[in-house]
Amino acid sequence: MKTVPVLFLLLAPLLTSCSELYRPVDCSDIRQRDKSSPSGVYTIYPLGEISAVQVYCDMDSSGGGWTVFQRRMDGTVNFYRPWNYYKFGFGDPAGEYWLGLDNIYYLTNQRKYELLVDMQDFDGKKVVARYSSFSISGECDGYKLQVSGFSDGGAGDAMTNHNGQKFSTFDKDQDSWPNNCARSFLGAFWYKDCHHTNPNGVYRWGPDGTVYAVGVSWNQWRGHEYSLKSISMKIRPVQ
Ligand SMILES: [Ca+2]
Repeated sequence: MKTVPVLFLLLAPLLTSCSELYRPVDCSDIRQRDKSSPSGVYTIYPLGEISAVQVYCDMDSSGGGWTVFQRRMDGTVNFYRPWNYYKFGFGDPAGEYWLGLDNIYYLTNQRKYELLVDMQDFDGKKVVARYSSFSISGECDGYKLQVSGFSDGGAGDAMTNHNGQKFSTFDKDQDSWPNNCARSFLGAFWYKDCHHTNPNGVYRWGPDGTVYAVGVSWNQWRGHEYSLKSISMKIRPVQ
């Protein structure tokens, strides 16, 4: 009977000092642990050890520590996908991808997050839009969007219009339009009736009015008929 506590004492330091047990919840944790960590792909754990997921961390914009949940940059990934892909995520964290609504829900319901959207046109001009508060609800509530506190970095405000909307894909219409926004605008988003921005729309190369408002657009900046070169949406805990 005496050997049990002895063994426990010997093992205890090993269990508590092992650095491999470190599991960052988001890119902000990674940044805080090592201020010199560069932008790139990292593994985060939004919901503990079984929830490992790869993400792109932006360590450069406005102090770094941003967890990217959406990114378009070259049209290599098809974003016209059904509900389950948007629920669980798809694409390549080193390139174009969607992190998944479940992961965004897990993150934004543990901490208070802000949202940064940065975008670039084909002339090389870059602008941003920032929101001081961002969260979504769970699937049973339609992953409803809560976004507020806009501040302008040249892009204008396209997101506030979508505040309070549920998420819609072509096979799950939760928008507030009689028809199906996702089918009509070939994307997936917190559509209303239908959109001021279509970041998950069809990747096209700049101005293209062939089919109205189906591109990767941000209306308040370049309008519905201009498809952006790049856009990314990223979140960070509010300090
Ligand atoms: Ca509808």
